[in-house]
Amino acid sequence: MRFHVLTLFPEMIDEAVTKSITGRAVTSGFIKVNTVNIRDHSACKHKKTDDYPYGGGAGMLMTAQPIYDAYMAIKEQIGTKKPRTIYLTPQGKLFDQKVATSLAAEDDLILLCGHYEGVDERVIEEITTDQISIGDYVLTGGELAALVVIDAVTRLLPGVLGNAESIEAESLSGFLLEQPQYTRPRSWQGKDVPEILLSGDHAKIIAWQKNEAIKRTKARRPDLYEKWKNLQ
Ligand code: 6GU
Repeated sequence: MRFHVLTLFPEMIDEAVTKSITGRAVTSGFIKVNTVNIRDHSACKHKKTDDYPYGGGAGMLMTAQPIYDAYMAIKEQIGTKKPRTIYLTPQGKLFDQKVATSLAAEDDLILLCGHYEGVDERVIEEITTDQISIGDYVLTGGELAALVVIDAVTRLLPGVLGNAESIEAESLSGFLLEQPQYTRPRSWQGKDVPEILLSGDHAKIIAWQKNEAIKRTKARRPDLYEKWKNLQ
């Protein structure tokens, strides 16, 4: 899968994706992250990418021209008529595991990161197919949100996670949070690992873990607990 990221801060993306599991996914060829500096597509001699908003108001807006030209260059390169193009914005649809799964089915994803006070509405209308928010808080730019999307989508791609890191065993697809987990030492700061986990009784351990996951979900995320209960 190829991610094409339109941004004014390409280093933010390039640096982050070389780490951890996304880094491994890049080097093993499961994903390619193509960052495109919007500024490189500015037609003006000062390479300006922003301007004052019509109607007044605080701050600057990103202008349509450099974004559109950067988008057209990518579109030409990938040869897709209407590539899935996502604008990262707090006004978008809330990103969740279901949205991640739907994005993981694409061959190419274009991610547009806004900055300043926003982006000229006309270019958003012209090029984007989706608008995504990663939560109800305001970031200074879309780059961290784009990285969240890249991370969540990459780990869903076949082959990216090893067996040990398997997606299946994981909670959020089934709406349950994960149970508490423990590793050595057996006793730390006077706290012991729950006896059952040392029992060797696999069936009992699985039942305990499931019950802990249910208890934790009910206490911390009653909204997810209700969804889970309705599926039982
Ligand atoms: Cl996608 N972008 C920005 N700038 N802020 C956000 C966001 C996105 N999601 C939540 N806050």
